[in-house]
Amino acid sequence: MEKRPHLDIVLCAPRGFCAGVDRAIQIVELALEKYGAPVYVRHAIVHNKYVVEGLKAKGAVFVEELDEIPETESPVVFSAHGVPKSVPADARSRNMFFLDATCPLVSKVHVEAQRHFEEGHEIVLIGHEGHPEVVGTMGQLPPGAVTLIETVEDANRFVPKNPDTLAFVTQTTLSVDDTREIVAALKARFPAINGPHKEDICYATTNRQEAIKAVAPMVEAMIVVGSPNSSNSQRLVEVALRAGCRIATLVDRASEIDWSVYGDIKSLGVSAGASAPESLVVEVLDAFAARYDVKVETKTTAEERIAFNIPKVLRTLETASGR
Ligand code: 0CM
Ligand code: SF4
Repeated sequence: MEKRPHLDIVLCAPRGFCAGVDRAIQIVELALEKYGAPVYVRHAIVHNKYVVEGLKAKGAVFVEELDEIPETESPVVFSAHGVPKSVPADARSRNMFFLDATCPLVSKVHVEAQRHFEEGHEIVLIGHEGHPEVVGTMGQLPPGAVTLIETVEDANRFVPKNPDTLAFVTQTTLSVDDTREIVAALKARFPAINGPHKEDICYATTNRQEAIKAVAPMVEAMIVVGSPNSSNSQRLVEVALRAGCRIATLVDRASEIDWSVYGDIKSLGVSAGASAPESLVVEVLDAFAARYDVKVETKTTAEERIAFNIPKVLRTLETASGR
């Protein structure tokens, strides 16, 4: 048998599931257990194809908007990314039984935006247009109350109604480095701007970017496990490239790996976005182990011990109260 080439694999830690994703998936799974199929889910519960397919197989039905759901007693779950205020309002008016899987760290940003608004601030949201979290955060306030800024150029062009009453909030899954620059541009122009200490990027996004930064300069290529619609996973690929790694690719799972890219590399870094299950990381490691003589070590840059409570109604399997 031909001798397999040696490959040093460095696994980034932390990687993969965060507390908000874990909670959101549990909400759908527990709702299926407690109430039976179907459980409707508004938007991909988290941005991972494999997770969505797995839940579909168990009886979850995914929709983009509530009006796609027939009149039903079945639960309706809102995705981890959060929803505009109009969504729970609409669900209530249609007498739907809904469970909100919005990550508590996204809800925190909603509360911040609301507070700024009540204090009379004009609000800037740093984020990516069209992303469901951005749609949800903007939708906490009346139309026109929040201006979206995506880049330093946007920050430099922005004309506020009153520069003295500004405040900013951010999407939770942005690039830490890009966001720092955008915040700096805003602060340079509007020194009185209100906002969080740094930004609203969550611990999971920050830690996964830090881990990639530590590993990317040590390896010839990086693989990030995650789906293309996952903002935080896409950011990990960018961070790897910027940290000096020549090859960095996002793959949903092992079957997507383009082997022609790796050839005779001697070292590889592996990470996973916050919505990517560890089983898919293992699948990728196994695929490399089938082609290379691999040695795997883990580079740990932070410990994570955060867990979020699931809604009370799902903590018991009793349905005595009807729901
Ligand atoms: O926001 P993003 O596109 O990264 O979502 P995701 O489902 O991949 O990751 C978890 C979250 C949130 C909010
Ligand atoms: Fe919450 Fe951050 Fe995970 Fe998004 S990536 S679900 S904000 S912990």
